[in-house]
Formats: sequence, structure tokens, C-alpha cells
Amino acid sequence: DASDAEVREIETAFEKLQRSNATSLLRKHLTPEVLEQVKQRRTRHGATLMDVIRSGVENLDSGVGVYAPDGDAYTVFAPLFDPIIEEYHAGFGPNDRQPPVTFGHPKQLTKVLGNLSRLGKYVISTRIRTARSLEEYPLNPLMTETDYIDMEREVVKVLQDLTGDLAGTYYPLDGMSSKDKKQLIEDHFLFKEGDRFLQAANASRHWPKGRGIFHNAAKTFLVWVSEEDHLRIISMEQGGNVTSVYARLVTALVNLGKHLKLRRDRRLGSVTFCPTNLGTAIRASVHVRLPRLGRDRARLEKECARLGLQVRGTHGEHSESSEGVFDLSNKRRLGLTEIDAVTEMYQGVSEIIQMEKDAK
Ligand code: ADP
Ligand code: CIR
Repeated sequence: DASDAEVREIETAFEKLQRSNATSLLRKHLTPEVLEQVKQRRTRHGATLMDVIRSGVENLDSGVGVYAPDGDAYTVFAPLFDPIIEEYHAGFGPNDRQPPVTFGHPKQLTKVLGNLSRLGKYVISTRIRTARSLEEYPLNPLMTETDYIDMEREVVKVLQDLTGDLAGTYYPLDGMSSKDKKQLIEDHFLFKEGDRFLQAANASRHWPKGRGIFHNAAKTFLVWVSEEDHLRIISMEQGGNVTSVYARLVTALVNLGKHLKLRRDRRLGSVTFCPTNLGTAIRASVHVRLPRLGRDRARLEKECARLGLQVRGTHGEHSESSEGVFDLSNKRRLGLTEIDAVTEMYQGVSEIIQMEKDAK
């Protein structure tokens, strides 16, 4: 069980949340009843409720506010995670299960209506990313420096064997010049550094040890190592060819799955650090110009929510939109297949573009 001092810290955190005007899912679903149920619990690896909620307590502007310090936490702290998961992933309930991995046929996505560029010059670029965790390593907060270094070595060995379109080079963050880093971030290829949400969740220890980015020469296939998740696998290119972007991702995933032992939960699918990424872990997005609809972001968010889409700014999560360019993506990733997650983005974005065309 958690010690008396740990329980007191949790209770103090709870009171801080209660007094705040936070609108996070944490604030909403950590009710007094749930608190009583789980405040004394501890995972096999020693994590307490504090490790789950610390980020949302320190960052009262969080949208979600919780992370899983280890895979076990999703079960041990289910009374808190379950309602958060259910609300975020459009009704995925405690008895629901992630379907088996189903990539489907990438061509199917655009067979009937063609790719998103057919709608005119609205879509600037398309990106699909997913996340994977390796069986043998704990999630971020429990990773030792040696774990980070060993995992990087293991992953890089596999990445360096990729061939054809996927062949590329690994660039460790340790030793990368700040100029190169800045350029990669600005060009949307690399994760930003110093994310306060992740830092508060103890996900950035031993930084930049074991962290880095692999990419092919064209920067259409990229892998982030040990940022928020063990692996973020990304396919992206200019324009709106969703089929091409998705096909590249699928080829990579099939390949990596053959050489790495990936962690999968029977109920939750891919085990990720943030509950919003469970299941398929797929975020399929476009950068899209919406000069008209974009004038009223609140209304845009409402229309997008209706279509299962999430709105982000031009530089990703927690960023602003610049020059009427928005990042629209499928919001839910759990409780549907991979191809359906991408389809959700494709259909929603098509509708939004039609609305933009019709708007005065
Ligand atoms: P995630 O990797 O979880 O999707 P972010 O929202 O932080 O996280 O986005 C990561 C980076 O990817 C950011 O630089 C963002 O601008 C970029 N990005 C996302 N979607 C697209 C897209 N369709 N085209 C180009 N860049 C994109
Ligand atoms: C937050 O709660 O705002 C951060 N911890 C990030 C949550 C992930 N956001 C999302 O919608 N995928």
C-alpha cells in the first residue's frame, strides 16, 4: 500500500484540483468516491496514484491530466482511468475490447473518392503516426539510464536494417546541434523539447540519453525513440495522398513487428503512456488551410467534435494556429481498427473542407 505520507500528498493534490478551475478529464473524473477507492493502491512496480495524476495537478491547464507510470496502472487505477478512457474514446466502456490489428487495404481509403487533394488546395500535408512499447522495458517514469541506452541500441539495430523507401539514418539527440534540432522541430519532423506535461510525469529523466530520431532521406518515414512513448512511428508527406502515407506506415509496422517484441494488452491494444493513445495509437492528421472557418475557432472545434475530429495548432498539441492553418486529426484511437481510425479522419476532413468551400 501507499504510505501515510504518500496518501497525504495525494489528498493535498486532490484539494488543489478541487479548488482550481481546471477543466481536465482528471479533475472531472477524480471524484471523492474514486479517490477513496484508489488512494492507497500501488502497482507491482511501486507506482502510486500521485504518479498517475502529478502532471495534471502541476499543469492545471491539462486537457487530460493523467499518464500511466507503468502498464499495470491501467488496471490498478481503473476506477480513474476507465471513465477518462470512455469519455476520450467515444464511449469505449470497461467491457469493450480493442479489435485485433487490422490494417486493411490502404487503397480502399481513397478508392471511391480519391485522395484529399482532389478537394482543392486546402490540404498542405498529411501525417499518420502511431506508438508502440517494447515488452522488455517499463514505461518512461521507471526507465533507468541503462534502459534508455539499451533500448535505443536495440531499436536502432532494427531500424538500420530497413530497406527501400524506409531505409534511413538514426540521429541521436545527444550531441545534435541546437540549430539542427530547431530546424527539425520547425519543419514538423521532431518532437519539441521540454514538454512540461511530460516533465511533470517524470517522462524526461536522463534526457537526452537514449533519445533520437530516425528518418529516411525524404523525411517521409520517421521514428522517434523514447520521447513520450518507446516508439513513435510516423509517415508523412506534402499533399493529401492518404493512401500513400498510410501504405508506407503499414509496411513499416509489419516490418518492425517482425523484429521487435511489442507490448499489447488484450483489452487496450497498444500500451501507451497517455490513455488518449491506447488501442491503435493512430493519429492521422492533415495540415489544412481554413481561412473562413478558422476565423471562429470555437465553432470550428464544435463542428470537428461532431465529426470525431480534434483540432490542434500549426505546431501540434498545445500550439496556436498560424495563418489559418489547422491540424485536424481523428480523436479516438481505441475501440476501432487501424483502417477505420484513418477513415474517420479522411471522412471528417472531407466534410470540413466542403463546409469551408460553402462558408461565406
Ligand atoms: P503527435 O506526434 O502526438 O501527433 P504533436 O501534436 O506534438 O504530436 O505533433 C508533432 C509534430 O507533427 C508537430 O510539429 C506537428 O506540427 C506535426 N504535424 C502533425 N500533423 C501534421 C501534418 N499533417 N503535416 C505536417 N506536420 C504535422
Ligand atoms: C494534457 O492533458 O493536456 C496533456 N497531458 C496531453 C494529453 C494528450 N492529449 C491528447 O488529446 N491526445
